[in-house]
Amino acid sequence: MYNIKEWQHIFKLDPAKDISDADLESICESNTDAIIIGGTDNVTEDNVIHLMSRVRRYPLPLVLEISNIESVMPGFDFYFVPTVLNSNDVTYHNGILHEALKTYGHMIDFNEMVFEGYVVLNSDSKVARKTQATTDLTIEDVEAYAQMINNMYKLPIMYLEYSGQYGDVEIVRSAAEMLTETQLFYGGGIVDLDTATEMATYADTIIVGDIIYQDIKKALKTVKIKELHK
Ligand code: 1GP
Repeated sequence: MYNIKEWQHIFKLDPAKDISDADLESICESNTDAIIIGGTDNVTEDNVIHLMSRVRRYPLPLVLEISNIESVMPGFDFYFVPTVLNSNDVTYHNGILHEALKTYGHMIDFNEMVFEGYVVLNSDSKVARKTQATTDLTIEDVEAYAQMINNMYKLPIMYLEYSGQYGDVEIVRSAAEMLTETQLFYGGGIVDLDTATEMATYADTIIVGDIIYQDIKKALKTVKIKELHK
């Protein structure tokens, strides 16, 4: 079976955005470690199933990052469940999860479920607005979240989410230094090999999203970090 701990690079595809067959093929054959399907707005059962069936033609791990209950379906290798620790709305801590378990708890294979401790840091992102996250965080704040995730909640993943913005390297480094067990995911504003390389120095796994839709060639170059960080 797949070992998430070994993943260094992930492409995140937004089911609400269009991607050509040629671009999808180059993403899936790029030597990335996995594909996540996930987004914030307009994630529906229809667009998730459509994208899932297109990606499934390729032999690489496929993850659904759950954003709402309506678009959850069988057929993925893993289900990543975000809990947004700096959200001011309990819905995004465990409210959606609680609802989901009430309805589907009896049929879930918990070996496929992976809990992600999210810290959302770009105030100008959709995810920050939707989750009403307090994004104005100091290094000490982020270190405390890292400790909470690693030592107290003992979550497998901490996700520093700068979605749409390149993050603060010092914040990423500080979080990385606190983590002894938890795997550090970094996502946001990775647009080329340089930005990918810098964040991959500290994060265990980098997530590349938007540039896929802006400049596919640049997106594909980010996978080269795997050659640098063997
Ligand atoms: C979004 O962290 C990912 O959830 C990737 O961010 O779209 O800015 O690459 P970008």
